[in-house]
Amino acid sequence: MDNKILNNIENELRNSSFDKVENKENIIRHIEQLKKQKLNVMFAGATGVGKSSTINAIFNMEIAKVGYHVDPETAAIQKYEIDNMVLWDTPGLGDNPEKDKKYAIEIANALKQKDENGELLIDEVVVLIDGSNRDMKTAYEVIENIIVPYIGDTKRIVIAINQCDMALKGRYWNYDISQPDQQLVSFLNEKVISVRNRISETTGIVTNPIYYSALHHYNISKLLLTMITSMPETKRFLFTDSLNKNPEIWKRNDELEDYNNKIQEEVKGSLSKALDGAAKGAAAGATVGGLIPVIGPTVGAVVGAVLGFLGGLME
Ligand SMILES: Nc1nc2c(ncn2[C@@H]2O[C@H](COP(=O)(O)OP(=O)(O)OP(=O)(O)O)[C@@H](O)[C@H]2O)c(=O)[nH]1
Ligand SMILES: [Mg+2]
Repeated sequence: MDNKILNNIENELRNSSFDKVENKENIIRHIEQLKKQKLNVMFAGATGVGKSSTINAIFNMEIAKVGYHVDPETAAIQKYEIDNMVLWDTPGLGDNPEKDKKYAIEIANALKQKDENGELLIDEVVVLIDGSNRDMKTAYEVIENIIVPYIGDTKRIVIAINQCDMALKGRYWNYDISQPDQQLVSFLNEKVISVRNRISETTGIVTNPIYYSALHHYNISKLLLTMITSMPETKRFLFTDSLNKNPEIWKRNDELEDYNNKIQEEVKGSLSKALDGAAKGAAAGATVGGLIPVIGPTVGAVVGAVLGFLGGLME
């Protein structure tokens, strides 16, 4: 199997007994269009909160380095392109008021950019908050003064509390198994509530903050699921090809939900919706309904195969 999700779907369609459907080639042409779509995600927060570490944990950065062309002298925001993903790694704020002003303008300008269809370019902003409490003020300033005023749709803000291992200065973090003890879990749950309350008091926006550790690879699947479900539905599957394929990253999460399984379900749902759009585009009046005998099992098999590294997914 090819490792790219849409190539897989295309191959399956080509090889299937799907010929009786006259629109096969036409649908495949529409899939080619889906391949060109981009998902733009920005990471913002205070200096040293872990933006770069988080990007490194979630995504396949070996590929990102290759296509990296931004001159750090002229642009403070670094952009990485990995398959369908465009990652915007913004400089940390809170170090120097002069630089903060310059960076804030750059971030605001990025948030105002439109794509060729006149839609806002940035699909999602992940705002990182320092779980070790060092600089909450900067994080709130970033949210209140830069992100909320300029982001088109506030549903696309993800609040991510990093360095959860350091929330109590390293106490109650179990270094042997890289997970928090119950005392730390209770503390972090209260922190989630206080962060949510603060943001809703000052901006009126209801968020659903989560905590994780980019360094110890804890709750990375939970973070990814939160990011995916804050994206437009038909674009959610576009994450798939760019993910870090090291199973170690995705192993340790709290057990409130089966995040890895839910990621797989989200990708299936999103891909089915996108293919439904492709079928409609291919033939007036056609829907994926007519294709379900072929597409349904194909989507399931392909998603299971390309996301196998998440572990424990295959039924
Ligand atoms: N203990 C702990 N340290 C972390 C975690 N995430 C990142 N760090 C450390 O924090 C430091 C800063 O991390 P970066 O990823 O460079 O942070 P950044 O937000 O990109 O920093 P700037 O780009 O300088 O604003 C590094 O030493 C990381 O190893 C975490 O979850 N736990
Ligand atoms: Mg950085």
